[in-house]
Amino acid sequence: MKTIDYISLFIISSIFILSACTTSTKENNSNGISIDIPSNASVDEVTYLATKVRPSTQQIDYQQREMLGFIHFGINTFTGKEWGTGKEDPKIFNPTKLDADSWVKTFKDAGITGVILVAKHHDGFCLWPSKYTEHSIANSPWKNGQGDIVKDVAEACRKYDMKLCLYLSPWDMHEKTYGTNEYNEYYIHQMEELLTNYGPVYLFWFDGAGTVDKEGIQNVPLDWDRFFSRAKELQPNILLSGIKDIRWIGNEAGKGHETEWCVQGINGTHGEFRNQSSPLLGTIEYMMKKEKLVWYPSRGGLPIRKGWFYNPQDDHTTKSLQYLINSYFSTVGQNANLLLNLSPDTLGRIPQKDAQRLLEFGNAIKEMKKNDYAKEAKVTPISGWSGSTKSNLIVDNDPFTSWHTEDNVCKAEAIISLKKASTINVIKVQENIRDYGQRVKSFAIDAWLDNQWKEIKKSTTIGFRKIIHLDRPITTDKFRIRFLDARISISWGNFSLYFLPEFENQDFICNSNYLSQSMWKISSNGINGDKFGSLKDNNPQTYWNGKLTNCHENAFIFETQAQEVKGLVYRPADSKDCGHIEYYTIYISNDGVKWGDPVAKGRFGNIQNNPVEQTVIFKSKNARFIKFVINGITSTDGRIKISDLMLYK
Ligand code: FUL
Repeated sequence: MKTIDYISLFIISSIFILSACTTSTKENNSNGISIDIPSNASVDEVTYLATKVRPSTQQIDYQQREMLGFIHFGINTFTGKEWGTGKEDPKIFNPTKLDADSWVKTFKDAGITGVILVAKHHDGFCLWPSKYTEHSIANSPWKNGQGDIVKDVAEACRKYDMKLCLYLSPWDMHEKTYGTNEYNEYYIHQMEELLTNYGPVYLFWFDGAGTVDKEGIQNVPLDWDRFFSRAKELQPNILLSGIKDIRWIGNEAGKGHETEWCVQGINGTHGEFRNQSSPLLGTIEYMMKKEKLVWYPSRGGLPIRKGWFYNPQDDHTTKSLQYLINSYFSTVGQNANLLLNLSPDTLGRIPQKDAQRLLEFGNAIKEMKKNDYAKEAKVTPISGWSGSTKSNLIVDNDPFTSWHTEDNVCKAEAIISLKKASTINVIKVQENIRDYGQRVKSFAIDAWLDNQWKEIKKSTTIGFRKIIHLDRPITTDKFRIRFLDARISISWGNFSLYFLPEFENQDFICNSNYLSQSMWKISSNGINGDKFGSLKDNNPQTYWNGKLTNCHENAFIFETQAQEVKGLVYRPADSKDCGHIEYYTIYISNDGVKWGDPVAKGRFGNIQNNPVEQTVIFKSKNARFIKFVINGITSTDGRIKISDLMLYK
């Protein structure tokens, strides 16, 4: 008996010591591992704990998918707005040729494995006949109010074996309880409808827009914890995108970050909507100030046109193949996911050019992946590694079979010898995040060229995936990888090599008809700032900086000799980190003194997150003066940065 006791005591304590001291044990927990940060934890302790965080099974599945499709379609499609008002009449919604099957199939054909449908955007209009509101397709002429787009998309997803994902905007401009506690009931009821009537939902999208103020502080009593737990009760495997399982990458231009940590620090039970583009995110320094370490990978959305919703004015803005490919490497290639959006038109059909572009892009990526030139390579350890260093653990395109180093060994090298010299321009490196979390802080890749090692790329984090697209192809039969620094130790899961042909770079050519600069002058009222040269020059690379002086009217005044002006073009600075014009009113006048009623008034919806060119159409015949009054901006300090202002003829 005694002997057995001693033996079991030895085994138990060995297991304890092993799991406390080594990071190379496999963790298997489908919910992932999150860790509370003890108060006063040191830098070393937080670093160590960060290596213990693991993704859930669903998060791994999501990261493996690389991309998801997005569909923005709703009342905004019929008004040409990015953000509605909640006051639209459901009667304007009548997409007579709607074909949800072809929406889903387009993504499928492009190699994308799931679709996020915006079931309700910020205007509150529901694409399914919700029992809880009148503001839905049930009150539209489409199919005499008998239609259900969520159902149609869910059926198409089943047919094409695609993951169904649903976006239910927490911000609801129509619902009168929005802004009160009562709204939580309303939101939960709608969520219940979506999560019980349409089969399995892979991901649920909680958007942050409208729920936070300019400082990023939540300004409405939304009960996030209740939303999250109810969603998981109804569908235990669901991924919650927003501030829970997946976070925003910080822009809507399909741009990722070279340093991208999946391990993040949060306070309380969830992350936050702001600061998602801070370079500090995921650093130990940043996490030291937080309460908990969680696995929290990012996603970068990208509308294939200028905005998320269809607008005939944007028909010329379909992104070039090169733009989409660059976004792929910038997001998917930098440890994030890419969410590509298609915008069906007022008939309910995806514009042909957009569908075509998506397919071209999808095919380019599919073709690229067909041939992994590292597949049968021999991988030789040079320094740092311990345990098994079989080649096939690295070149099997499976990141969950891996090499690793002992704790406190944060440098390691290996040589990858190909069977024969190959021409490549894409290199994929992966860590084994499932079993070791994310650790690598920097690494370099050398190629054997002209009888010597030449460094072809040095970079920072890897995480689930780093895909490097070289500026030009190289031909060689030998590569060397040098892991330069890591948190505690290194895991290396995969190395692949591909070739991607070059594509013609024809980024969208703006066919807008601008009035030549010599035909107009500009002045301002209540706005201080730079000289107007860079504001007038129709050059997106130059910026004008200014500040509103808070007087009773802040406005730009155009004086023109043109007989007719059809509109105004406002090109905001291409940055999320500066102020943009959000609310405006436009007046015209013959003498610059009497202005009369506005000829246009509105909001540049979503300008903070997607600062793209805005056009306001109005009628102005023989008016010499046009006044563009700024009624509200996105910054709190009155500063604005503008790329260009132009008149449209
Ligand atoms: C944002 C929204 O405000 C946009 O309209 C769009 O839906 C985008 C995907 O998310 O927060």
